[in-house]
Amino acid sequence: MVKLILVLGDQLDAGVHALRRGVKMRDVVVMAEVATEASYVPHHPKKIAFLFTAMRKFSAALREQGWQVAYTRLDDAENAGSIPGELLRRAAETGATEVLATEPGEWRLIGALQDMPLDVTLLPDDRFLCSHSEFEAWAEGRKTLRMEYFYREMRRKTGLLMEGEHPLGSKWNFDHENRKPAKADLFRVAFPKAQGDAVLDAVLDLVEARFPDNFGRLRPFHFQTDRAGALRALDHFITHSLPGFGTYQDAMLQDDPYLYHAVIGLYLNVGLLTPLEICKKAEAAYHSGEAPLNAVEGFIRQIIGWREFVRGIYFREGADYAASNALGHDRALPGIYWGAETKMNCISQVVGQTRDLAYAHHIQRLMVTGNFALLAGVHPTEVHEWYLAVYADAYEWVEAPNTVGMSQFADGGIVGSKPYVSSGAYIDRMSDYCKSCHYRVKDRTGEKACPFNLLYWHFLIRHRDRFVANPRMAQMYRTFDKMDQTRRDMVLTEAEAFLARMDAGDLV
Ligand code: FAD
Ligand code: DLZ
Ligand code: SF4
Repeated sequence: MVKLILVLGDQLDAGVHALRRGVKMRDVVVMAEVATEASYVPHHPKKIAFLFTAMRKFSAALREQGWQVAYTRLDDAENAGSIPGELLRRAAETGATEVLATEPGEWRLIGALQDMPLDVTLLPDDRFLCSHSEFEAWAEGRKTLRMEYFYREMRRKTGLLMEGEHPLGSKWNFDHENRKPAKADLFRVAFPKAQGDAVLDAVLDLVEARFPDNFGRLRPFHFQTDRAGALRALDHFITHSLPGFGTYQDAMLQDDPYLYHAVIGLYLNVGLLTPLEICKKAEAAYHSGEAPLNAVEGFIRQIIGWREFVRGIYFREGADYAASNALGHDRALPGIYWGAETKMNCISQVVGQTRDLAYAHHIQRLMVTGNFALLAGVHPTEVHEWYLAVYADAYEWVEAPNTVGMSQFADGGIVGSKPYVSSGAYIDRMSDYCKSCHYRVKDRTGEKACPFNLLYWHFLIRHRDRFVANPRMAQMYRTFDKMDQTRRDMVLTEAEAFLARMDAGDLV
C-alpha cells in the first residue's frame, strides 16, 4: 500500500532517512511550501527564498531519480497551509494511511506530526554523527556537560585528525594560536556569488509579494540553492579561507562581513552538504599542506564538536528549553534589532549586515548583538525569536541552545559555564567598529561612555549573588569592587538612564 514520504525544507538530502525507507515505485514524496512554516517567526526574506528555491530544485532532482513527488507551492490554490494539513490532503488523494518522516529539528513540528490522525513513523535523523541515545549515554552521570570532552569523543568516533588513539599534533585543541584581530586586506578572495536562474527568479517574485514587511533585504540574492552550488561554496572556502580560519575566527571588520568564515551553515543545515564530507575535505587540506593544523582543528571542532553538542542539548532538555529564563530578564527587544537607528556603531554594523545578508558570523552574534541583549536584560524568548528569524542558517535545534544557552545564559549554565558578557574593550580589541563610533570605548562614564561599559557593570551588579562565587568571574567582581563608591554609583545611574532612554525609543 502506498505510503507518504515527508521531506521537510531542511531535509534536502537524497540519503535522508525517510527516503531510504521509501519504495520509489510505490510511495509518494510529499514536499510543501506552507504558511505555518514560513511564518512561525518573521523569517528573513533571503532565508525563505533560499529554502523554497532549494526545495523546488531538490524535488525536481528526486523526480529525475524516479520518485513520484507531490510538491505544493505556497501560492497553489489547494495549499492546506501547514505540514499536517498537506499530509492529510495528500493522504485523501492517494488513499495512503501511513507516513514515513525523518524527525524534524523542532519540538513544535514533532508534536504536530505525533498528533496527526495518520500512522506517522518518525525515523531518527541520522544526518548527524551523534544519535540521541549516544548523547544521552555520554551525558549520563556527568555533573556538567562540557563541549570539549564531548568533542574528543567525536574525534575518536570519526577518526578525524587522529593518530591511532592520540590527537594529531599531540593536542586536542589549538585555540591558543587562534583568535587574533584582523586587518582590512585587499587580497582576501571574495565570497563567490551564485548566478540567478528561472526557478530562483520565480521564488524571488513570490517572496517579494508575500512577505513585503519582513525585516531583511531580499535582493541582491547570491546564495547557492542546490547541492552542486553548495559544493562549489565549500571548495572555495577550503581553498581560499580555511588557512586563515582559526587565526581570525573571532575578528570583526566592518567592510568584510565574511572574513575567513565558511558561510556554509545554511547549506549544511538543510542537507545540501553533510558534516563528514566537509570535515574530510578540511582534513585533506591539512594533509596536503594547504591549511595549518590550528585552522583545520578549529574548523572541524565547530562541526563535530559545537554543532553536534548543541543538538544533543536541545533534544535532551526537551520542548520547554527554548522558553528558559534563568536570569529573569524581561526587557522588550529594542527596535535597534529591527533596524532602528543607533549611535552604537557595532550594533549598527552587525544588524545592518544581518538585514542585507541574512548572515553574521559567530562572534558578531555572540559578542555584539547577543552580548548587548544580555547586558540590557532583554527577555531571552524575544532574543531567541529574533535569531531564529534573521539568519539563513537558523533552525531551532541549533539556534535555541546557541541563543538561549550560550548567548543569554537563560538555561542557567547548561551550555556554558559563565555568561558571555564583556565591556566595549573586547569589541575594540577584536574589531574596527569603535574607531568610527559616536561613543568612546575608553570612557566608563560620561556623555560619550560606551554603553557596553555602563551595562557591563550594571549586569554584574544585578546578578552579583549568582555569579560572585563563579571562579571564572571573580576577577570581574574584584575589578568592580576596587572602583571608588562615587564612580560605582555614577556607572549605575548612567546605565539606568541609558536603558530608560532606549526603552522610550530615543536615539541611543
Ligand atoms: P563558520 O564560522 O565558518 O563555522 C563552520 C561551521 O561550524 C558552521 O557553518 C556551523 O555549521 C558550525 N558551527 C560553528 N559554530 C557553531 C555553533 N556554536 N553551533 C553550531 N554549529 C556551529 N548556527 C547555526 O547553524 N544556526 C543558527 O541558527 C545559529 N544561531 C546562533 C545564534 C547565536 C546567538 C550564536 C552565538 C551562534 C549561532 N550559531 C548558529 C552558530 C554560528 O554562529 C553559526 O553556525 C555560524 O556563524 C555560521 O556561519 P559559517 O557557516 O560561516 O560558520
Ligand atoms: C524554515 C522553513 C520555512 C520558512 N518554510 C518551510 C516550508 O514551507 N516547508 C517546509 O517543509 N519547511 C519549511 N521550513 C523548515 C521547517 O521550518 C523546519 O523543517 C522545521 O523548523 C524543523 O527544523
Ligand atoms: Fe560598540 Fe562601544 Fe565600540 Fe561604540 S564604542 S562600537 S558602542 S563597543
